Amino acid sequence: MSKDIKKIAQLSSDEAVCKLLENIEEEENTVFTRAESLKPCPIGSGISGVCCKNCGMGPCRVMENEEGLCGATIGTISARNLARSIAAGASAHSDHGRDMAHLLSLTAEGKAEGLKIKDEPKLFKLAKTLGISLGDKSVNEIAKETAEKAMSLFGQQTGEIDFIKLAPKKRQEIWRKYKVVPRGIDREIVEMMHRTHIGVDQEPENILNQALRTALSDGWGGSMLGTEITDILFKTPVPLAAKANLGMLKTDEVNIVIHGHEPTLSEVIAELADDKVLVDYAKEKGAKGINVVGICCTANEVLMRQGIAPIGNFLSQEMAIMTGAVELMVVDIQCIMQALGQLVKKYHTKLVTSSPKSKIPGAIHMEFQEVNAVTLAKEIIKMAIDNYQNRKHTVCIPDIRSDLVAGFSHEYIRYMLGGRFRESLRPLNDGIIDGRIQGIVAIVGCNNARLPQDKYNNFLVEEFIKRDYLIVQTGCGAISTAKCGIMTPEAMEYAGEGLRSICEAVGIPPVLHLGSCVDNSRILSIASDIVKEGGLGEDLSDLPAAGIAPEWMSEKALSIGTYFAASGIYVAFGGEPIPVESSEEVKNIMTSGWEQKFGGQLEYIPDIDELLEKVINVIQEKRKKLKIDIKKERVLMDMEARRAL
Ligand code: SF4
Ligand code: MSK
Repeated sequence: MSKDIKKIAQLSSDEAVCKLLENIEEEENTVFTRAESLKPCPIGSGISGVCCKNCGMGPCRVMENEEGLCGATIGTISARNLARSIAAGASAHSDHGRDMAHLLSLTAEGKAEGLKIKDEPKLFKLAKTLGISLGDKSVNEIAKETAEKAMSLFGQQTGEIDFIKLAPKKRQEIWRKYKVVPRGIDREIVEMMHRTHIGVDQEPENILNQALRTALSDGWGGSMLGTEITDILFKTPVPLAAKANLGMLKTDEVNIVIHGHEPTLSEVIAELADDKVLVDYAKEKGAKGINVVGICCTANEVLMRQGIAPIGNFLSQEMAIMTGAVELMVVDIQCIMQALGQLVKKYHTKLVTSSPKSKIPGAIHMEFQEVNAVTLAKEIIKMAIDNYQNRKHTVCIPDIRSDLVAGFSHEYIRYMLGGRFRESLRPLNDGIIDGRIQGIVAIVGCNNARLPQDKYNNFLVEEFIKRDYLIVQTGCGAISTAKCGIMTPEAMEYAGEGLRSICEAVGIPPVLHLGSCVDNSRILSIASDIVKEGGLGEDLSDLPAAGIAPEWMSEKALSIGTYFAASGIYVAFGGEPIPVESSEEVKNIMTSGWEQKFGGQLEYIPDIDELLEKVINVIQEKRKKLKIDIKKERVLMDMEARRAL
């Protein structure tokens, strides 16, 4: 069958995905073909008018100067639609954080099979942040108390969630002044849903204030807890080398793909891949070994700690199965396409759902409970091994893979810059002040089937590093950069002279992989520490930094973008519009309105060149305000000068 190679090349910038689509025998029904036949609704997406279905008198399709049956305006409906998406995104991250707290509690009681606390210093630090005294308590007692306090933050009704106090003082005051400090994590999400019910909050600015508070309860609440506790249980990441892309599947081994967002079961599966009994069993069945690889953020979690290969991001999940080489894909929560359930019917791949929260028609459900991680992981691996001999398609693994370095936790960045005994961010701040680093740009978020996979992400990464901007990444954006080979120290050759000099001195890539979607909270921690280090203003809004979600698609991305904006950071969304495009009123609130109150904003810029230029301008404006816009000559100090300093 002859394939339209040019058309395939427009679907993805990932060479492996294109190769696979060119080479597979049968044309499959994939997200790419569905994107061609099913176009987005311009009203539902908020480009030309808005759609409200918040009550049984609707859905109301409301265009400019029109109103819904209840009188709701285009501004109110836009704000409500965005706010509900933010609540959904925040709930996803936070529910993940809650599960991690529950797991910590069971681990402390010795009830979580195969798990123990791996990072005690981080546990002690979190305990102190949450106001727990260490005294002469045992590690498990501290862990139990910490877990209980963490879980109580979800149901807390009044006061302030503890992590707020990790932000610079000035930022905390701004949040208090505008009454957006989260009282409790669940509380803000529930109130957001209540306020967007018919006949409650109808003033766009007021609705969006609660949206900010809800998003903050994610970034400085649920997500931060998720990251901290995952580090405590599975260790805080340190840099490690790995490889990315579909070429990491193996023709002659049992391939198991982990996919979704939760780390627990996947960490255990990855650890057991070397288990002698299981490897011998795989050999008995004719395979040379067991190969565990990942997709989306479960991959990022296990990459950060065990160096597992991320073989793809969101749009690659069907591709993995279409290689014909995947014996089993185990999925947990979030970003898992329902289409996988149909696709596996044509292949030998077994699709396993492991979370009680997520079942998929066509999948085998093998439920993970904290008490059965090792037993279940062994069962799943055995099922994959037994399936090795059932391969029925010609295996088609694109021979494409690239090197990467990941594992940049907030703690490691401090250590790598300052050394073991005086860890500090000073060299980073100095690099920004003297202009070798022009600013820090977080490029995060998803793939979106309406855009060529990875294209905007990779374009921005390349453009920013050559202009001396340090890039930090999480989620599918990070996997995208890893796949295109720019996540290695050698990639400093693509960086500008200033950034290159820092990368050379410290031995880091110009793009730092910080982890999964919940790990965007690491960016908040680093940014707060940069402010505390001194020389770059008093607040997060003073920093020459910005956030971009160039290929966003999930509601979690909207929550992330909003908590960055509420934290004082300029945020640009690219690709597909955010659901407020037809309301000038709402767009103004989210740009000039939020800028005035919070020093940050969130806007959608469809043109990628314009987006690049805007972000550069915003960062350069910040440099001007800090009076560091004029490049200073580097002064090499002798010993005497250093002593004086
Ligand atoms: Fe229509 Fe108002 Fe009901 Fe929305 S809440 S569906 S605008 S009547
Ligand atoms: S997985 S939320 S597609 S980044 Fe975290 Fe990727 Fe976006 Fe899901």
